Amino acid sequence: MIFNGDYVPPEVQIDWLTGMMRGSDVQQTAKTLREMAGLFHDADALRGMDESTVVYRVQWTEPVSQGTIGGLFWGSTIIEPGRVGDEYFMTHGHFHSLRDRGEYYGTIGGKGLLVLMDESRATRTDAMFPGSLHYIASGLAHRVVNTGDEPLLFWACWPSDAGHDYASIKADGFGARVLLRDGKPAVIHEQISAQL
Ligand code: M6P
Ligand code: ZN
Repeated sequence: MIFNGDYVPPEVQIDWLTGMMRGSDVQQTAKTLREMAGLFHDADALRGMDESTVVYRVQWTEPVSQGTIGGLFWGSTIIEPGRVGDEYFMTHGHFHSLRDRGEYYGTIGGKGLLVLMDESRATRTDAMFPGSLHYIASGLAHRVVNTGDEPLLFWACWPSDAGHDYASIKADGFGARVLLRDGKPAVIHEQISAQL
């Protein structure tokens, strides 16, 4: 029986174009430069900035509890335009704790790059622009970089049992950074140290 009366999903409204969500179940967070220290490569540039600067905001709804098998979460992310030194503002980025869980991102406004990395650190990027839809296959870490001069807004849908694994990103970052080079964004891949 599908409708057994035990479960009533919370009511949530979304504004597609602004990314705003309303409803008793909506959660939100704002990530500042202070919380992102260590993720940007130019520590000196970071020290010269206001650490209360908001880099990105996330709103989301969890209609079932985290870890529930078969459920879905839904949310928006807005990344401000800006840079730390030559490195564009970005999300933290994460693997899913359960590696075999995928995700969808869909872009509404702004422009940027979706950085994808597998467990071997092989990294590639996809262009994000209004209307771009991104199926993030299971096993890939994902980070979004705002390379434009206006906020970058995208919606996301991910499994309720995916979880966020930030530890390896904190320790090793991604295999590529998106930096300002010659007046435009460039994807700079890390040097692979020679194997002995
Ligand atoms: C998307 C989803 C969320 C994620 C958010 C910010 O909305 O993937 O699960 O939390 O982006 O990304 P991060 O957690 O890597 O900072
Ligand atoms: Zn994810």
